[in-house]
Amino acid sequence: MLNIVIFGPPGAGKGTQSQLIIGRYRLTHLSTGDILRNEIANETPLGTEAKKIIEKGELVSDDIVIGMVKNKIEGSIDGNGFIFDGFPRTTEQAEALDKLLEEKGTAISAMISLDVEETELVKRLLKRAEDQGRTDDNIDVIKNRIKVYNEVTSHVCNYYSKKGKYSPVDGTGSIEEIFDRISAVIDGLGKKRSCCG
Ligand code: B4P
Repeated sequence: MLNIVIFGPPGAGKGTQSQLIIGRYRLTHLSTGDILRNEIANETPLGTEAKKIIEKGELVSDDIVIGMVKNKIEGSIDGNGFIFDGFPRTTEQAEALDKLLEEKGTAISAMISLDVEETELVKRLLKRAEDQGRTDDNIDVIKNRIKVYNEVTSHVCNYYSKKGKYSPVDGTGSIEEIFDRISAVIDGLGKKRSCCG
């Protein structure tokens, strides 16, 4: 199985690039942001709880998010693999993901981290606010999301770096240029796998 974590700060393009990765590599898309927004749209108890947290730009609790991911993995374990988009966002989530995959006899192949500067992130998210009207895309909440990323989520890089799975990619330029860089990383994994057996 090919299991990719697509990582980066809010607005780095995780969701955008995930769509292209799924198309080329036929992976199952697992976006915790999408699952949470779906719960909110359906006005479930989990959605009602998550809405308050997301609108402040904070992280939903590890227990809730890990439970959601577990359900999705159980339901889709027969495919080519997964693209984990927006998950893990804490070291605890990263540890839980490794455990869940190990139980299924598989593992993370690579963590691809999109590097984008803060001014560009803010610009992209304010543009998305105009286009899509997401309630967490306003300047105060964006600033807090970036702060939470820097203080908590960015440490997840160290977790994968220690395991030799961290692949930083320049997340600026056109969507196609960035996708070419990501594809080069993923195709490189395939070569490593086939030449090592
Ligand atoms: P997410 O849905 O993961 O949202 P995101 O980080 O804002 O977006 P992403 O990086 O995918 O950006 P996109 O491609 O859309 O999370 C939302 C919230 O849910 C979190 O703040 C948190 O509260 C909660 N949550 C989710 N997962 C969680 C977890 N694991 N634990 C706890 N809480 C969790 O790109 C952004 C914009 O840029 C788009 O409009 C796009 O068109 C544009 N864009 C993309 N690439 C571009 C490029 N190359 N050039 C110019 N614009 C570009």
